[in-house]
Amino acid sequence: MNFLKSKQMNKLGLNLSKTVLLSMVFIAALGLTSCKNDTKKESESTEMSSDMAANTITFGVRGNCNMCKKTIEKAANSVAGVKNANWDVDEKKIEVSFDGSETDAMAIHKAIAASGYDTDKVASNEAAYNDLPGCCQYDHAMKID
Ligand SMILES: [Cu+2]
Repeated sequence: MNFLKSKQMNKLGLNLSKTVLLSMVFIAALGLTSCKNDTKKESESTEMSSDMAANTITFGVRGNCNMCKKTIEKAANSVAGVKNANWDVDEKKIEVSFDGSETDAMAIHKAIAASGYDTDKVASNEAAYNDLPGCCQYDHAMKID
């Protein structure tokens, strides 16, 4: 009885393990595909939401050196809602990211102008310009666009 049963069970077990193996392969393949899709979807939605929250603008700002860079970026960063500011000393351009619900481009132009630097929209405050170190007193005719 034991002998018969075990033979039957072997056959059954073999069929069963084949089925199990097949379904495991199938599930694994399914899992792999769905994981890939999930990861892609997740990163896409993250990128999209950060794009919607932040505005990035680029505009010309006159200046000479790395000391100017510090002053210009400090002025831009002092505006509430500004996340990041980077002025390029060679290009004379600043890239500013900010939260559009907290501030706007004009407020950033004005803050930079108040610190003594011309932007392509707002002329600098004269007193602030005169207070700049001599090496930073850039040429007002400097081309920035
Ligand atoms: Cu300077």
